[in-house]
Amino acid sequence: MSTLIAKSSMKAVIGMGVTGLSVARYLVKKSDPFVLLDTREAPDNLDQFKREFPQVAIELGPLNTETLLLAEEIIVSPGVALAEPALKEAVARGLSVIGDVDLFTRDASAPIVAITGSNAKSTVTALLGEMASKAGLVVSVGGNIGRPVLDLLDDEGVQLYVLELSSFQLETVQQLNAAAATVLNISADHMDRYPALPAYVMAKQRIYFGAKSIVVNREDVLTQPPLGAGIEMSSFGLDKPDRKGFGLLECDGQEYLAYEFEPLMPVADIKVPGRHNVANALAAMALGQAVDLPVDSMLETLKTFAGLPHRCQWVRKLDGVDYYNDSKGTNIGATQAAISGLARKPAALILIAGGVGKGADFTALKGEVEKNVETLILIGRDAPLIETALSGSTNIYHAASLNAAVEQARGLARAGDAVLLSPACASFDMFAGFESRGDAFVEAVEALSC
Ligand code: UMA
Ligand code: ADP
Repeated sequence: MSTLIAKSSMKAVIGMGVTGLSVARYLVKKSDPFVLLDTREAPDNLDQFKREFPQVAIELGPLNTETLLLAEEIIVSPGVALAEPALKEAVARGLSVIGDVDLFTRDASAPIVAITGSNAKSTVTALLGEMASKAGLVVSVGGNIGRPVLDLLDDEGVQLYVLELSSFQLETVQQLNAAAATVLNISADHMDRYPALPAYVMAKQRIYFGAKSIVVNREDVLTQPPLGAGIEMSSFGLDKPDRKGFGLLECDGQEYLAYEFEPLMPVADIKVPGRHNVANALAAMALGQAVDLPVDSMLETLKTFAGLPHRCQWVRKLDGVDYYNDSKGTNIGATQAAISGLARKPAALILIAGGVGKGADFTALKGEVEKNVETLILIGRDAPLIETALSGSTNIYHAASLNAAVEQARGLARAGDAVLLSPACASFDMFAGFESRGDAFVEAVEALSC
């Protein structure tokens, strides 16, 4: 058991969520003394931490600069912004402020594939994990997708780590040294944490630091490093592939996934639906190629991978109307992709959106809504903000709850239409997270009587 003994070797762990827990367990294994801090007075997991680390000091409430300045190293959870004044001061005084990913890279002994982007991270991470498994590798998948990276170090015989990393996790990263790394796409997200888009892009691009091979999106210049010379690089995109590129080719009247000039598999054989998932399949193939996965097992995986729940997940057909749960559509870029992927003119698309807008400028959604959404039903805290931004682009209604929105959508939909929950917002005003929001939607849809 670790105790707070020697000031000079003490570490400060900030954030008592799943990351803080994994860091604390890691430090206990290393016999490193530490103190736990959380800026909230009553973090949810407080009792668990007290039980598991009874001799470790816990400080709650506003960060205490004095405690931080005594620490040898400060380990912050991703949800804690480096802009916290006490952290800024610690950095200014030369203290090392790192995250769980930095600790992980010190100990990881298998190659790492690192995946970030504004959208599609979890899908590509899970897909690549399955591709590696199918190829017979012992693969460990984690990071922002849910399992903290330090927990992966407990897995035995790992031959490949596949990590989903958020911009929050990447902010502290100095040298990830990934075998392959990608920024899948960039659209504005978390604008309540960053002063402007460039700061968010710079955080994302830290994923390339020390990478052996990088994969960029040909159609999104913000995924490409400003100084790429000398780095082994491949690309993906929904256009014709170029050198070292994965893309699409027409062949015998059919569209094929292709590498350079070589057609690999008809697009129609990909199981997971939606145009955006074709891009995701190509990205996963490029990453897999960078770590030498056999092409055949990657293609076989694409034929069986059904996608993850809450991502354009088909729920039910009722009275000829399809209901889709895209609760993971938590920013404008994701919702744009879901709308254009599911639009079915001349039938109508009824969109349920709203929640916590994270400082986004919702006028960016106007074009897509005008083009493809016949009715928009708004829920949640930032509904008035979204209504102002989208006014005039479609028919807008309000609902007091997700259940009420589903009822309203049912009343408006005709056979052939689709009802899509893709909120373009975080869920914390009404739900514990995107999963519970999606589960509530599925429940409400399943409860609709025939
Ligand atoms: N806390 C503070 N001060 C703050 C913010 C948080 O003290 O200003 C404390 C909270 O009181 C709580 C703890 O920190 O006790 C929570 O830490 P955290 O917010 O870093 O969350 P974790 O539970 O450690 O989960 C994190 C990721 N959460 C965030 O980045 C917000 C999880 O991603 C990730 O799955 C997990 O680590 C494992 O790596 C979630 C997420 O929402 C799914 N990510 C964002 C996204 O996908 O858009 C980036
Ligand atoms: P992330 O982990 O980055 O949030 P997910 O794989 O969980 O990504 O997908 C989140 C949402 O992003 C999906 O519900 C879908 O609406 C959207 N999405 C999926 N793939 C793409 C893509 N290639 N481009 C844009 N949006 C996408």
